Amino acid sequence: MITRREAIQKTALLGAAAIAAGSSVELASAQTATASATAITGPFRVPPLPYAFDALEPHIDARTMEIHHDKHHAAYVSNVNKALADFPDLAKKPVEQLLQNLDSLPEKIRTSVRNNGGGHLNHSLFWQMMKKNGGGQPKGDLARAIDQSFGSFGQFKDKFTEAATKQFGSGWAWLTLGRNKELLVEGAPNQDTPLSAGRIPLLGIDVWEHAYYLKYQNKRPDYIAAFYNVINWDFVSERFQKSRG
Ligand code: MN3
Repeated sequence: MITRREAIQKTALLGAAAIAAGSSVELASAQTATASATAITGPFRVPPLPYAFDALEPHIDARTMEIHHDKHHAAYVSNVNKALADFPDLAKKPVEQLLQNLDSLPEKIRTSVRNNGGGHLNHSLFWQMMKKNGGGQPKGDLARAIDQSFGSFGQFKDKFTEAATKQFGSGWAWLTLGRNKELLVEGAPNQDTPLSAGRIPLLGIDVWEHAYYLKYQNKRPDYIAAFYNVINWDFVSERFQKSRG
């Protein structure tokens, strides 16, 4: 289990790495993200973005990334920390563990952990699932598993696009690893994570309007099409390898 101090050190390290790797523009963005992240009290922290706000332009605009990370993600973290304030033993657990055992949580905080803890986990993954100059197709074992499960990368893409497009209202579409190590595409409402149903999220797209409205307005399909240009398949592949065991 990661202690609070280790988590802070890890966050600091990630921030330092992002700053070391970045230009002066990226440096300013990374510092802003870090400053925002450190303003929150409680067990959880907003991890710094692993790239500058404008790194995903023109596919996802800088202003959306800034508000999404610094305001929306920060709010989920602040709210889950508030919910856990009276439950110090639960506050020590990783958010994944809380979300995998929602039924065992006190009823008083169950919904808040589901929504806000879920929001924290989903967004922490989402930032890493994208990168500058991302896109293309997965390689190696994940590519083969996608072919086996869906027929081809194109057929996977159609299925994932459909799940993201048809998710009614706010939610996510996910590529997950099921209990029998099978690949699945699924939609999920709100901030529900597949982890709560025993499946491991490998790739996700946030289809809440806050993820795309500034640039794409009501054109969710255009945002979904653009998302394929920023996917960090190396990160997704690594999760697949680790999760498959
Ligand atoms: Mn979001």
